[in-house]
Amino acid sequence: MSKVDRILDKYSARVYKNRKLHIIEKTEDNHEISANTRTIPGIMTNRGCCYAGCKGVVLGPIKDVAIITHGPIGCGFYSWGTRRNKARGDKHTKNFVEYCFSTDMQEPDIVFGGEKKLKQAIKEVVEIFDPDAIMICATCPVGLIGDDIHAVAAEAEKLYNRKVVAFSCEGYKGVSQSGGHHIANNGLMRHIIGTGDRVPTKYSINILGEYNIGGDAWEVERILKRIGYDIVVNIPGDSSIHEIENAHIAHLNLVQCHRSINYVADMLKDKYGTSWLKVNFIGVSSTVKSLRDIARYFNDPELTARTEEVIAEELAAIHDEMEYYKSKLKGKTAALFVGGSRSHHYQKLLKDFGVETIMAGYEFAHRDDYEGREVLPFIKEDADSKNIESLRIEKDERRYRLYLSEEQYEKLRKEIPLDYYEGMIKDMEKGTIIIDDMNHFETEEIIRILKPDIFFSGIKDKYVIQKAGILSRQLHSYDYSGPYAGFNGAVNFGRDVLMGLTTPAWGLVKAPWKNSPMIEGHLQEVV
Ligand code: CFM
Ligand code: HCA
Repeated sequence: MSKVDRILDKYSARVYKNRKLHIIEKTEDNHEISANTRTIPGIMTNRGCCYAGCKGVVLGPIKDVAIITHGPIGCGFYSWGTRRNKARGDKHTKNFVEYCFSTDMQEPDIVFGGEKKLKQAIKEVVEIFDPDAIMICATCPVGLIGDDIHAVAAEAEKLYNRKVVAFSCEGYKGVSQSGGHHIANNGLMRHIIGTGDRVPTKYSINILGEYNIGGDAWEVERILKRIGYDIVVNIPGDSSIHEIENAHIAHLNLVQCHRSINYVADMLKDKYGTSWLKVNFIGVSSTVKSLRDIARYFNDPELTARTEEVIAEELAAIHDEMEYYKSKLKGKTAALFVGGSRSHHYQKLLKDFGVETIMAGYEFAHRDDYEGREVLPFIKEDADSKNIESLRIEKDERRYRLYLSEEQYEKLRKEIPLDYYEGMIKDMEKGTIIIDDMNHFETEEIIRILKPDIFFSGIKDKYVIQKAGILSRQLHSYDYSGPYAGFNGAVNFGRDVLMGLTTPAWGLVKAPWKNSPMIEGHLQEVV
């Protein structure tokens, strides 16, 4: 039986038929996988909701905006401080990242409407915190009872003379948090980006889709600034609303997490002509490649020389530690299951240490994140994806400008991933397993069948994995460690993984196959 059939073996015919489309073994160069579809009811998915993707993920890290969760308190509480997106305020920029603002809807508000309570919450936020901007994020009941949060926002904007933007990101929209990313991207583009008046400098860039979990963005910014780039804004990690207003002026957008921010990247291209480059600052070799790709775009001998100088210095500084961790980790195997981009990025970092990936999957990625953007025209829309608005973007005739000539652009596109993402699968070895929207049952089957040395995942399955005797490191929260990005982050990661593998705690727990035979079957007598 193939590995995939062994994972699917215990399912009923109907569940088997569905899940078989989401689990593949890589055998050829390209593979089709089913993704971004509804989870089978009753199955324990790791996915989150639309509100989590909008408020929790994309908007949450913007530090000087007060984001009011309009809904029952549980939703606000869920998105309060759990995601480890770090931010620093200073005397010019407020920092509300550690706060949780909510209207705390109760039954009477559901029955009689919650707009009054929302208006009161905005008033209190203005009086107590005086933020430069306010965002309102709706949770499920708000959409069900029909509160007009956009009208409330428009009225408050006039009344308090500051930006107030509402997001209809009710949890039930779409099939996962992915719909919430799209709604947040639309709101940023429609109301915020393009309203600033900063002037670009020689090497102005944006980073898109870096969330500063455990301080990742700070490490990426440290390296880029050493080279001499002017970072207009990193959306959204540790960003301020006024930086985001100027995102349209950059000469190039660097896209770290394609899944969550590709909409803004595409819209900036359509409206202002700015190209985006797929980068990956997770892993030493990936970071080096990304830095070289950026330098190729600007094509300036001085910048290229400085890039090489910084790379050489950074590599020399981490060389001994990287070699030490590599000597200890080489030959281990890993399974990765994260949201919509890290399962690809972290395979590169693991490779730097000689760790082989045998299984990787995503909670809510779309087919382009797995197979590459060339499949975009072939993705079929369904009722759930049609539910999320796609903005129609018009060219901004006044501010539209191309940094490269058409000829330069076409030539460079063949060499670096300009406005293109190749997806995860092409980068994986033959014989590896790819799973979309993996559930808890399948997690246990992967442990039983593939026996990875390390299982990188999140809080929902961490302890199931560890109780099975396998190290689990959280690739969402970094288990309260980090940064893991860039050069210094790679060393932190090597240290943490080795620490996890060698902890004496493993003496107290045994993997199931260490207690029972590894081969099951019947002995046949040969006569
Ligand atoms: Fe992008 Fe993210 Fe991810 Fe994501 Fe997330 Fe996250 Fe993630 Mo958790 S934006 S897709 S919705 S890289 S919160 S910072 S770790 S699932 S793989
Ligand atoms: C979310 C946030 C999350 C959850 C992490 C986890 C994060 O999906 O709403 O399941 O461990 O990174 O904090 O992805």
